[in-house]
Amino acid sequence: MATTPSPNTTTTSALDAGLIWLDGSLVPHEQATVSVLTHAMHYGTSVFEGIRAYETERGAAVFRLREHSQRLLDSAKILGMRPTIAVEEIDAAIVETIAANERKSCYIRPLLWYGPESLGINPTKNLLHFMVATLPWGVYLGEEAVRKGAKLMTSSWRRSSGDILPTKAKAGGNYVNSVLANQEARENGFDEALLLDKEGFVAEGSGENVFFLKDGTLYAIAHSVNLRGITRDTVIQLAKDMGTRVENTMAVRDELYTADEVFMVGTAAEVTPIASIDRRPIGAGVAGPYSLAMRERYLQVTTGKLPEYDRWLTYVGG
Ligand code: PPE
Repeated sequence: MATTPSPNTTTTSALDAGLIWLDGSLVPHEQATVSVLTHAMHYGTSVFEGIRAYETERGAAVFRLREHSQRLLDSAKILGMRPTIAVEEIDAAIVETIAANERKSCYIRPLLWYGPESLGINPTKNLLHFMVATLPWGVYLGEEAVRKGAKLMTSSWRRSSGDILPTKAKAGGNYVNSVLANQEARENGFDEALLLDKEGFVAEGSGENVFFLKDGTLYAIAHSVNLRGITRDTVIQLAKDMGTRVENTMAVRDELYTADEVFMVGTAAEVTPIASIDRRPIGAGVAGPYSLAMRERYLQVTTGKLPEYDRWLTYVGG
């Protein structure tokens, strides 16, 4: 059942999913199926997480597992779901699924969703299900985007405001916004989309938080509509520990155009340098040195090479 993840996979294949945790047991992915009347499929009523496990000297280790499991439950609460699963049980299911698939490293996708018991918007009769999949997933925007810096496009799709969709929840339905923005960027020859809010303030990428560096200060884009990124939090702590001055800020897009460096962060994207936005070069128009150094540092932390950050790792083998 074990598959060896290729470090170059920019896309995933369900065929690599192996054993999936489904409502309390591990089943082969072909058998982990749901009804076409699944409420979540019709209305986007699911909440999910994206987590990574990295190969370390002590075997696979999950990065900031508890924070992700807790955010999954927070997302469920925002949607008014009533999961009976405890945060410790989510942690345990994730660790067990990684171990069963003998993953050295992987991307982890837990999902809570409403089942097929009743059609119609009101989900009160629908049962809540829980699954965990583990997949090989390499560099999110591709090796080249990391080496040369990714090309960003300001999306014509705006980030939903918090009174339209609950943007702090990683809810399935919210991600139609991200899919549209990412699709538009890719179809126009860019690597990723940058989403603004209705007023033109920078929000985030389709699946990443944004940072920029100007005159030696690192600015972390802060916007109430953004997901409270766990990678963002990690990078802020790493930057401070590296002696960088860090400020949370709102910004308009021209502040990014004129930054010395821009990079995006997320569990899947890790730390991805940005070379250009709307065809305007950022700094020298290449992956910037600070961004690359931060990427390197992040990967050292996640792969257990820096003992002072060991508290963020959950070793699958105990
Ligand atoms: N904003 C959005 C909208 C988002 O989806 C993510 C994660 C982040 C910020 C960064 O959050 P964090 O992972 O906690 O640092 N996006 C996930 C989904 C990517 C996908 O293609 O699916 C992820 O990175 O796992």
